[in-house]
Amino acid sequence: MELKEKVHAAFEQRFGTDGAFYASAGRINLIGEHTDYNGGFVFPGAIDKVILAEIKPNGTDTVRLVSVDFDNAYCEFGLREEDAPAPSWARYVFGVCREILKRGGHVHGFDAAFAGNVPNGAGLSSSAALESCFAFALNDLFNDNNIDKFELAKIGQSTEHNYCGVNCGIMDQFASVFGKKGHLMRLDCRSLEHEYFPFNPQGYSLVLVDSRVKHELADSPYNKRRASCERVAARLGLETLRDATQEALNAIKGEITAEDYLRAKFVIEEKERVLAVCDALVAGDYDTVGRKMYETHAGLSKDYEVSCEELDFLNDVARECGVTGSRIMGGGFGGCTINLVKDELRDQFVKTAIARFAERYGHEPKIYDVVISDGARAL
Ligand code: GAF
Repeated sequence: MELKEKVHAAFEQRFGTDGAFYASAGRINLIGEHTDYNGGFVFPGAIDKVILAEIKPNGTDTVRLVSVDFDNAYCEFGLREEDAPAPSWARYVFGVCREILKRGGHVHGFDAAFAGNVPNGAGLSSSAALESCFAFALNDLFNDNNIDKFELAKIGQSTEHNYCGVNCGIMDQFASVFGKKGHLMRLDCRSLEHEYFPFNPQGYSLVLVDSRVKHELADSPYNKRRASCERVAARLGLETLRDATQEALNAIKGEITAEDYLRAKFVIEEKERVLAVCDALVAGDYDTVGRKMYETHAGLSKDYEVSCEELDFLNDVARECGVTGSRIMGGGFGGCTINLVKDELRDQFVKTAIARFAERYGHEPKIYDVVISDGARAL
């Protein structure tokens, strides 16, 4: 069944009526990882995998929610801070409601069912898709679309910070809200200035190889990476690492931990790589784009330490297959590699990656071809 029909069947069964449909997208990021919360640049695009919701105001102050993908799990909650629901999937929606209210916007009770085809834990940001879908919908249903798109993205980001325990940057929610078919976006995460770049690499494809592993570490490694960067920025007298240089970092090397030094070194290098990749893309220089992707992988693996054995293995296989560029994508600790592959090598690469990974780890990775698509929208 199509996603929309599936959602509607659940909505009708639970609420016996029809609502309005909204969707928002997962994202890829060509380059610029862990730079967003450092005020740096990122280069994402929305993809053709979405979270889709059917929603209808219900005239009360209670939200009634069905998660179709969780066996039609049901949850209801009020809209006050103390009404936070227990299931984590419902907290994303609760957080979006609360963040709109905190900003002086309007939210009243509504009924909703939602489902998605953004793979969970693959680093494609299904959570940002969920937040953006509801932020966009509640703006339309209760706020006459008066909340601008920047604020919609920030509402999703604040939801992660305040209701989900992840101190993320703005990249995922921005890409999910602002995504445009056929275009990547170079986003300056400090000013939120952004530029759309047509993305249609002649003779190349983007292929995601999903390791289907997720190494959830108990002590919140993502937040720890961010804390390292903030410590170094503070030590340099800067608000973020955006303006840090390798020289300035070297000058304080003896005063910070070896670990913090490596984290900051990666961020300083990655900032420059994003700009270099944008220029290379405009010039049609895919070899440079690819080389930078490999450099990012090495930095994420050795200096930022957010890779894992399985992703390093996939990166090695890509290199052996002659793939132009390959790297871990997203926050890390599992999920996907993103690969820039010459069209004539694509099938052989996919076949080899599946076979070699399965032989080594006992399960096949999943392959997704990337289609750059629109972000949040009413259907
Ligand atoms: C996750 C976060 F949500 C983003 O903000 C970003 O930091 C990314 O990891 C790493 O680039 O997706």
